[in-house]
Amino acid sequence: MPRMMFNKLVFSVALATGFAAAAQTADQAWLRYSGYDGEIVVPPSVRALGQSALEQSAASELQTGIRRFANSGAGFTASAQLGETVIGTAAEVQKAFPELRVPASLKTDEFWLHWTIYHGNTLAIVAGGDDRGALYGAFALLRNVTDPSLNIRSHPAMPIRWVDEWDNPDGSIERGYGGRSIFFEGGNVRRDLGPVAEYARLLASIGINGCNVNNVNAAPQLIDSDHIKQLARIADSMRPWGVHLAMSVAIASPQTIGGLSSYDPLDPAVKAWWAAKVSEIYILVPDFAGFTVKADSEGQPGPASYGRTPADAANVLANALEPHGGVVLYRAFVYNHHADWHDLKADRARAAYDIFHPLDGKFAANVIVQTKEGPIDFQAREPVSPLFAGLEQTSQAMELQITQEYTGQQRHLVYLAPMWKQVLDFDLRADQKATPVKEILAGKSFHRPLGGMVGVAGVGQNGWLGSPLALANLYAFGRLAWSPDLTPEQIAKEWTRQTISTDPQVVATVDKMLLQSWPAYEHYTGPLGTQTLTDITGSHYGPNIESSENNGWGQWHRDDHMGIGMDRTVATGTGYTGQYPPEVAKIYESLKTTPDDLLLFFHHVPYTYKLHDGKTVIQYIYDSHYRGAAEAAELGTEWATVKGRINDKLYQEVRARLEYQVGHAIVWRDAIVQYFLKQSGIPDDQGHAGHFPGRLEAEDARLTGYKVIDITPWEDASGGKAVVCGDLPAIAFHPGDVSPSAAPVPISRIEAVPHAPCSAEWTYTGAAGRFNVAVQFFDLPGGVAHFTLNINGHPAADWLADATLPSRRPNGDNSTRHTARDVDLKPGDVLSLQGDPDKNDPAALDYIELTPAR
Ligand code: GCV
Repeated sequence: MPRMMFNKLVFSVALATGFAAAAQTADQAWLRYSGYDGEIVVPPSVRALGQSALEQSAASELQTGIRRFANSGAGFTASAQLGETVIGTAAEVQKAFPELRVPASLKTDEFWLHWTIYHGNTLAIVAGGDDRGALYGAFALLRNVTDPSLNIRSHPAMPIRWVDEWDNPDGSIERGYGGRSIFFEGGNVRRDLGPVAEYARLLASIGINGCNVNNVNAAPQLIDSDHIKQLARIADSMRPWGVHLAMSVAIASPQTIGGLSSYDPLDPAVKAWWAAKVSEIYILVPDFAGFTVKADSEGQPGPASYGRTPADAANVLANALEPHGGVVLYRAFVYNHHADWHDLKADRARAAYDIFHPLDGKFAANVIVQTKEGPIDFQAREPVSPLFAGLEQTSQAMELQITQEYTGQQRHLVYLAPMWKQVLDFDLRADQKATPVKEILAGKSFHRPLGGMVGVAGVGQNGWLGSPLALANLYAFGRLAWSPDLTPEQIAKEWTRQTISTDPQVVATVDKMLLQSWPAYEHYTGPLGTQTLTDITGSHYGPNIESSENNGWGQWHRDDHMGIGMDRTVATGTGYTGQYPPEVAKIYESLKTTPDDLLLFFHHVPYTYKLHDGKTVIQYIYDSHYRGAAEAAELGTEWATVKGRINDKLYQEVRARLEYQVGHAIVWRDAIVQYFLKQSGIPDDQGHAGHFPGRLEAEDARLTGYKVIDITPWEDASGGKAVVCGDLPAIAFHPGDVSPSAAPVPISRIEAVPHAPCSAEWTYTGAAGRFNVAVQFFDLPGGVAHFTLNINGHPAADWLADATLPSRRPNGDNSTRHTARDVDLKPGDVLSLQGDPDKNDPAALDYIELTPAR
């Protein structure tokens, strides 16, 4: 098939594949060591005082980093050239330099960076409370190579700083958007663990000390004797960087792989089985960090099968791990996913507190209850989980999602640090005292020995997270776990300078974009605390408002013709607000004091309800989605200003991604706005909703071969309809039938339907002028359709529908656009769009839209 290639092809391939690189290294993230501004004060002569692997890693990292800075043109100060950089534990440094006053009280993982003249020689000292502290210090020094007054002492705010990977033994990654697993393939640990060592290096640079490598929906066989040996290789690869292996385990393992008749945690045989299994692990992995447990959740077996509690289950594992120094991260993500939608008192948000609060004080000392930041599931905005204030005698960790499951799946730029920061700073007012979440996690508020943060990362072989700018989230997670007092602005700046450029204009632009991105996403997906109005039973990506309702998953927002929102008050609703300490409960209980951005999470209100500024809820919904889409467009405009100032490959890749995002934000905007216009029947006083100047619908065109279909959900297409060339592929399930965790049907199982090209034709009737012609089409997987836009029979643009987008059916997951710019049109001109289907991609088309070219 002849295919004309416009530059779009390059970009859409980039969108599908991300960074292509020969060997996967940490340098492809932020450890590039090429940006500097000023002279380097760190002496290039580097010496480790001790022999430990961590100190050797620290020394080699410093040597590599300093050499790279020098190779990229950085100069050294005269004293740096003559001096020495010395790395060691505080004790080693003190012994080597007896007259130096090294702080004696450095704790585990803490470091001290100090620049001094010692006996006439320049010394840059990196001293650690232990060798891992020294390693962290080396990375900190590399972030500060031009700081002439170096004197930094820093320790992590919390002991548990882990990433969780939801990798499956077959190499797939649940909710991963960065390619295949770096850990597993074909049921086993991968032979090449080079990327794992590089990942550990990346993690060490931001102070992460644990990595749980397998899905919390745990494959039991991963702890059989054969796999433990394999997993020991992963631990070996990460150890030189101070990152300890952790694993998710299935509570039913004693039965499924142990051959026992039960997995009842109180059964002595089950206890003995876990104790033996843990001992077996520690023989091969002596620094094993511990287990993460998902039980009685989304179909995972758990202690409830035997009438036992999460504490019963957690303690059995904890007792087995305790002699070896391991911990249990028991997830509070336990809820009934068959809740009764008709029951106005039912509320998934209540579940974690209802189940875990009564167990406070019953967990063993090495159990940490791991709670997602909000009570539902990583939505674009949720209130802070009340459970953080409800466990005063239990160590706690907060689980955040670095992988952007509900926040644009790395195709959308969404910098999450501002969201996380709001959560960390949120003062729950437990016992009428200041108890910000960050202090609870640090163990300060309730005097707990353990605690921390766990980030679900989902890194893969494709540029780690599949998208260059998404790496800012991984970076931010580590930095906040180390120091929750950092601001999102500071972190963005650090990351941009290391990753993209130190050019002040670039730094200012990229940081501005990062900081704008989460509010923009919230504005065009689900404002006022409605949660992300996405397809919650399927992809978790595009818009699908009703998918939240009428089912047991409990992500309800309860919209009808009159109003919207979940009444979670004590007075008239589910009583969820009563789970917060009284001062916070009082704020959320009242409509007047609930902040607008969480209004619909806590209250059911009529569409005409007035927000604090007097605007009605329905008008806010319309305005917010238009505003969000415009903000997405601004991201693209801002990025254009860094062209020529940064690496061009990076520039082009991000440009293509942002162009996609701008189009998908319009899909979101139109879906939500047309849905609520119909649902409420209330017109938009700004005149946007329901009015699309310049839009020509495919279903209104003169069609050859194309046939009109209804799109499901209807709001995902303009006017609810689209045209397809040939038949839609048969699919093996209805999206509403699958659980959020279900794997998609493999494309190979879907039958292809060949068809000749089709066309849609419109006659232009407006005034003569120059236009941009946006073609809104559905890019389905399992085929690469080809589109050609002709004006009066002459090709004006052509492109391939070759991006990788979710869903087998045309809907908001895969609705996307191609814009042909600067097209001259006069009355009577014929615009024709030819769609050439390919296998399972029927070249489906929604509309074209003409906007005057500037
Ligand atoms: C690993 C959500 C996700 C699931 C995930 C689950 C969890 O439901 O969609 O993929 O399962 O959360 O956190 O356990």
